[in-house]
Amino acid sequence: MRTVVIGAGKTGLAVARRLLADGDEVTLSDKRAELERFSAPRLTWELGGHQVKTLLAADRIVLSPGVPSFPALETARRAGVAITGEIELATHRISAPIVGITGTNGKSTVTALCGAIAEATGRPSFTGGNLGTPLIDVVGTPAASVEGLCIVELSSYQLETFEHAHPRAAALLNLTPDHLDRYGSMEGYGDAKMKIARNMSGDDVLVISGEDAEVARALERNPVRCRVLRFGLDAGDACIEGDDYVLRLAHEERYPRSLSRLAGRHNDRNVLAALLLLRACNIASRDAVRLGLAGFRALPHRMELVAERGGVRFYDDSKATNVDSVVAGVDGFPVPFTLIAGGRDKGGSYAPLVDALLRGPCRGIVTIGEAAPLIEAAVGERLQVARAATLPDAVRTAREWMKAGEAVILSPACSSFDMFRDYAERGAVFKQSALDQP
Ligand code: UMA
Ligand code: ADP
Repeated sequence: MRTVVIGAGKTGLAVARRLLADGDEVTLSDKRAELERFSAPRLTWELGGHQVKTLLAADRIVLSPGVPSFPALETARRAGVAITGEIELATHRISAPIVGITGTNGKSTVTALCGAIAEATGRPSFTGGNLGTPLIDVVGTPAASVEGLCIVELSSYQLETFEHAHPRAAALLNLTPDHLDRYGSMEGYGDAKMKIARNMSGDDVLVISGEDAEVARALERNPVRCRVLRFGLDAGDACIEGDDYVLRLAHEERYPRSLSRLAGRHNDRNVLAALLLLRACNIASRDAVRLGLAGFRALPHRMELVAERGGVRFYDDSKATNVDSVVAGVDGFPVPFTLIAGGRDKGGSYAPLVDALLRGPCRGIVTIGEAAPLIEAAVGERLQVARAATLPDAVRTAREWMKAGEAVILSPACSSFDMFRDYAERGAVFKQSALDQP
């Protein structure tokens, strides 16, 4: 079999290694002219672009998720060359049940939490996908065997090439505008996400938000043949009652909310989704759920508690790079807080952010970066506002405003590229500045 792998990033390299081990002839094709190469029998490199004649000579093309369509690819498609993706290839080689997680926000958190619970089951397990490790790397390991368990974060890009892949349980957490440059519309984006359930049937479980109108519309356009279970803070097959997470399955199950160390109501939703995913098909026992949940800590830069100084808690939510993710994090925040926001503007409206702050116990906002004037204009006179020249200055000001029992949250609603290399560096600077406070 002659396979052309497009894109020699994490995915392409992992796919090439797997297919070479299987005895395929592989061409690794990348638009970059320069990159680190390895050599192997039956491996050819094509750098500096993807040639139409290379694609037409292939039996199969494996597309990396970050590669949007291009004319030569469409020519090959029309000529009948099969086009597939890494997840599709991987799932044909995996016997373990696969739990797939998609949505606009919260994917990594739910995936990592399910991964922690999977570990607590004692079964060999794999946790990865869009989260970082390509799924195909699990092939040949115990986690891919019938005794194993694979927990996979799936981006809409990865779902585009789903054909026969068949998760046992899957979640569509939410749908808000993102990646519209690739899809052109919310319909196109939602339909790509719904591919997660295209082969699920019978007893398989699709977990969706019962609170998200866009998810409901996507499901209406793409009817499914499996069970659909809904989570929501107040109602659904998984919801919150008093101090418990409650699952309404064949028998009602309760898990104390105090088991979770995750802050923010959005994380309550993430926990509910994870519990439904793993309990509805009995993939994890109740004990494993309790153990995994209790041991799980927020992923770095997702509402992560990074410091406590003089009774003031500092939360790093640097990964919240759009308005929706900030709103989800601060809505219903349990104690008074100061928000630090700003960075490189993404062109949306800050009005929903200000509305969320006014609904809750927000004491003020410290702005940073290029978007500072835009955020200040949206806030007007309705909240205490200060502008800071640097993130450490912002932390100092926010600390001065807050007293013991209260919080400072970095949740920028913007990308970091005006002041930092990436969101991780921004989060690291925040953490250090918090630790430097008296
Ligand atoms: N390339 C081409 N031709 C093109 C475009 C790109 O050859 O037309 C090449 C680039 O030069 C580069 C390679 O393709 O060498 C990159 O491939 P890729 O963008 O598919 O990235 P990978 O390194 O394979 O990483 C991918 C995911 N990246 C994207 O989807 C953009 C990673 O998710 C994922 O962790 C990894 O596979 C393993 O599954 C990252 C991501 O940003 C975290 N995901 C998006 C998100 O979360 O919003 C979807
Ligand atoms: P993803 O992998 O989908 O980007 P993450 O778990 O990395 O999601 O979280 C990214 C950001 O999205 C977090 O910093 C948080 O602000 C926000 N977020 C997390 N979970 C949710 C949710 N269920 N709904 C809305 N926003 C969320």
